[in-house]
Amino acid sequence: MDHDMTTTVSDFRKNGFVAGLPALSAEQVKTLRDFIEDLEANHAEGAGGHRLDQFFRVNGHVVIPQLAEVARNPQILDVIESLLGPDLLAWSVELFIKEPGSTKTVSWHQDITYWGMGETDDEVTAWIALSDVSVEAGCMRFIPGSHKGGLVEHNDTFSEDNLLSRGQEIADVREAEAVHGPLKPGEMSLHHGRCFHASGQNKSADRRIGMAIRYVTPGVRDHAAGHGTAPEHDWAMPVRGETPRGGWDCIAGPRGLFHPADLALYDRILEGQSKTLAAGAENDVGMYATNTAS
Ligand SMILES: O=C(O)CCC(=O)C(=O)O
Repeated sequence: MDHDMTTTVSDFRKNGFVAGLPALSAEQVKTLRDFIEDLEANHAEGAGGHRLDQFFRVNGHVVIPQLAEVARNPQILDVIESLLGPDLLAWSVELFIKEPGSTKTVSWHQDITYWGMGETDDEVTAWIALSDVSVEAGCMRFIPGSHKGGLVEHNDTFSEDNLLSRGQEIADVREAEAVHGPLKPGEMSLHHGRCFHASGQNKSADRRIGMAIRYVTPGVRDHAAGHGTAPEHDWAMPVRGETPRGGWDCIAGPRGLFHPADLALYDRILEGQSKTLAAGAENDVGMYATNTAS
């Protein structure tokens, strides 16, 4: 492991997050952003009965080849491998978009609270900036070391302005300890599934666009089964190392943009994962609420 990678790993283990790592070139960012904005301009109605927002909000890698391709990017995978080991799966790919002047925020939360993965250490998010994600633009904030405890209680707010599915929020956060993770276009941050994180409004002049890729190891389901939280079925796309032998329904990747067979698979996954996400909620949990706002 080279020096930089060693520092990344030790910072991540200590704090539960790292920001400012290189992920995509300027050209890759431009191609991806242009592609996303072209979809928004020409395919907002989506496909298979879902609006485009839905695919941006969760599991975009199932039906949009360009999103699956980013999840397989070797530079990103090298860093994830140094944290999670050689066998890696992409569990979800999502876009978090805040328009300039939008009132959308993300409340303090721990990602894996409702994902049926127990309290695992084997889930890490790579969050890649496709615009200048400055403090002004509403970058993420993290509480260093918060991943070292277990999962804490979250209250569902179902707030309209919250990009999270249940508007879930942790009541007791020591905000004064929060650290901003601003990112230049093409940089990424990594955060642990139990790290407390949140983000504010986009007060910049540009859109704030981020792509979150949720990586797990094949063993995530086994740990969760031990805690009684693993759902009956779960789906993921193997991206490096050995294909898992049991417990997972493996996704090969999209056959083309909005291919009918992939749209049918998308619906099966949505139905299965919605049950896990909604467990214990008092309101309906849309899988998921829309993630864009003007
Ligand atoms: O984009 C944001 O501000 C929040 C993203 C987030 O909560 C996540 O990727 O887990």
